[in-house]
Amino acid sequence: MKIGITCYPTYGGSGVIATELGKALALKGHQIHFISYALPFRLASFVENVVFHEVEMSSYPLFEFPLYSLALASKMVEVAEYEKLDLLHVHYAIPHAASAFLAREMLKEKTDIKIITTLHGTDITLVGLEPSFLPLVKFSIEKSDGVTAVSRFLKEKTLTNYDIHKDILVIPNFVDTELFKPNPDCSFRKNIAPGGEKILIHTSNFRPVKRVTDAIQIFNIVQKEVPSKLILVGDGPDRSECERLVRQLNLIDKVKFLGKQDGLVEILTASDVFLIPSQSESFGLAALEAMACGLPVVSSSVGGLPELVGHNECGFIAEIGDIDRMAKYVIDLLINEKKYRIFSQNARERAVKKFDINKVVPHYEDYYKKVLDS
Ligand code: GMT
Repeated sequence: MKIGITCYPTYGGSGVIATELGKALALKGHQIHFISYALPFRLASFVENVVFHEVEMSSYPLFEFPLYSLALASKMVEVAEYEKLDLLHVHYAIPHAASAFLAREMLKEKTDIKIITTLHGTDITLVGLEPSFLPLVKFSIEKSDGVTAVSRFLKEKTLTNYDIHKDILVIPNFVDTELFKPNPDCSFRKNIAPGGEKILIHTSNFRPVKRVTDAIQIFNIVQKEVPSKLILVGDGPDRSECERLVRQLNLIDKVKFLGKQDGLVEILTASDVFLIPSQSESFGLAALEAMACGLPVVSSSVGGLPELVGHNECGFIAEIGDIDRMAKYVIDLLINEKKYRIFSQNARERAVKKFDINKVVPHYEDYYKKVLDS
């Protein structure tokens, strides 16, 4: 198949899933065309059957706001015509699904291109609900030829919040479990915890929805009971507040901010427990990557996290903001070696059995075929 993929190219789960999906499909012989304003960050090296098309933006004094959605639609038309695309698969509804709709309308006389929209999270649960976007999100979902959501939670939210009467297929996030796998000899561990301390880890884009300060508060309780360190990976608007909290709690020597990092596998495999206390999380790709590396997860009980984590099996879930309970769960795991080992194995097994890239990508392929045949 010849597939156009549009996503946000910067750091973020939807961009990771879109790019890894494109690469996996290209490996299977499909022709993949990424259409976006920048090269997706996971596409740094050459991949056979993958082409990148940059959406160029021109500025003009009359345009006070950049007209990206329109430039994207024009680029989609150009690529679809020139490369004879079968379908456009857009990730994150705003504005990609609307641009794809426009492109399909423009191409109507010439070709019957199909649109598949994958809903990822805040496009539905947060931004999409704003009055300035809601009608457009509803419209572009209804007009897509196929819609997928990354969890049952997100599917239900979409159907009820937007009053949509359309079939939405749930295809979960996935991970390459050959890449994300435990490594007991990881040298980075000694660097972070030279005294043999346990290591807690959180990775995110440091937006309010991630409640990174909760991760720090949880750690503050844990480190009083178990010698431990906290690694924070990522960057974003809440980072300064987090650094302030760490100073205020006198934890500077025990909390390490690593900023944005590419070598996530090495950092994860050096760690013991993954924290994800989010306010909202439609799936939780970061937690899945940690599970694949054998890390039990302690999370809030929101969104798609209960579908992923498996309470009391691969980790624990607690109410949003229940820092004490989450800390208790972490301590329980860290002081019970046998329990920890079982949870760690369960986490890895669940990632391999249910969310491995080779198991999930065929669901997208089958769905493409179904939509193209309809
Ligand atoms: O919705 C967002 O906040 C952005 C999006 C992204 O681009 O990172 O994240 C969402 O998509 C991921 C991939 O499907 C999911 O694993 C994340 O749970 C989801 N984030 C939220 O729901 C907050």
